[in-house]
Amino acid sequence: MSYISSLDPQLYASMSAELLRQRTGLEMIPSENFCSLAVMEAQGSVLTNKYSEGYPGKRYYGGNEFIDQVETLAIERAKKLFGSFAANVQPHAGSQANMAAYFAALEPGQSIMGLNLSHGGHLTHGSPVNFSGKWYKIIPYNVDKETQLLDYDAIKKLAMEQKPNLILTGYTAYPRTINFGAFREIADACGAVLMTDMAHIAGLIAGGAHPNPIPFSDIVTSTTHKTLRGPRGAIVLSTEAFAQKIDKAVFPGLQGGPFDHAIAAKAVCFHEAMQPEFSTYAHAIVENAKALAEALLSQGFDLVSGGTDNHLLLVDLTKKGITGKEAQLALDEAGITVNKNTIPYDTQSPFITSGIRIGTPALTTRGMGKGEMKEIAGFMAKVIAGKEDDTLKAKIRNEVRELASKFPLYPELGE
Ligand code: DSN
Repeated sequence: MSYISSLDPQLYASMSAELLRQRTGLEMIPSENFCSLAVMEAQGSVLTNKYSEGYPGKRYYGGNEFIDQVETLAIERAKKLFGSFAANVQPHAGSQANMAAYFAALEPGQSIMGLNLSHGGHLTHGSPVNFSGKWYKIIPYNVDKETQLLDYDAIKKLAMEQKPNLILTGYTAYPRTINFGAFREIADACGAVLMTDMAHIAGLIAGGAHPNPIPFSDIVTSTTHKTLRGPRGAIVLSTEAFAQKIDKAVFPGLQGGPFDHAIAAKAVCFHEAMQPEFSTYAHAIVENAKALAEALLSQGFDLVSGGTDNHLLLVDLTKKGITGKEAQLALDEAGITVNKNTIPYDTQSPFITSGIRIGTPALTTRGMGKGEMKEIAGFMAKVIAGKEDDTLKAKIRNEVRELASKFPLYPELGE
């Protein structure tokens, strides 16, 4: 950042402070990660200067011979990584990817059956305040009240009654393995398109630590910056039947010029995710999440569904007498970053919540393992029990700093 430091010291100060925050704290928001320097190099490259509306070989501007190479590489790698027939690598973010999927599969006013946001869905899966809930008829499904798991029989019953045009699986706060085969069966039985939003688990899928939705789904969307550890951005994967419709939905349907620098960074990310080390990483994320779950349970915490099979845990704080909002704040003061999150059938508002959502992708990237997860669960238990004790939080902050310093983050970037 040497150019920014001399040109714009005010901005540089904030950017340096953020680097220090990332280095000295424990990043436990399950949708966040630390991408490689190679991914950052692509994002900060001259590719940001080019306009390239259209697709490789069919552009509206001249001078795209090298951009075509970059985008083709990204497409081919995405297809190979996940085993998909087609890939569109242009969506700027997950919301646009999901919008493109709906544009390709539905007419406005048709119906989407997606998991309730407060049960682990996503804003773009049909929230009334989002375009998805405004433009489409939403049929929400829930997790089971007792087990807090997906109940495939109940989902099938609802689907057969309601006959949705599209069924959506893939979540933002569901800690368990998804049975994509069961969803395919339900979609076939009621004549719906099956869409999977694998944003949260894409890295686990790429690394073989979660089943792959591609063989079962018509359309699969994903962001590239979560467990997949690439740049901010998204992709849409699809069958032959949807490939052209998806391309038309992304451009000219929704977006103008693609972010060629981000597409190059996606190509880097897919290359990284094809390496054997990435599979080791993906499995380590899950092992760490399981170790964290075990340690939190032994500290007396309740976990939604009793544990985890993937990269995230949803902690139900009801018994601890603290809201998600209070817990997030107290943990933040101790250098532990999590996010407040509703739990299924929550009685608190989404702004307060009864839970926190925590994950292991970023800590695993730093090289932390099961021993550190146990230590971190201990920090969390102390902070939550002593949420108003500033001396305690300052002491844990120092211990967090010390732990983080043993796993240096971006040492190549210097001070
Ligand atoms: N904001 C993402 C998450 O944290 O899960 C979803 O878009």
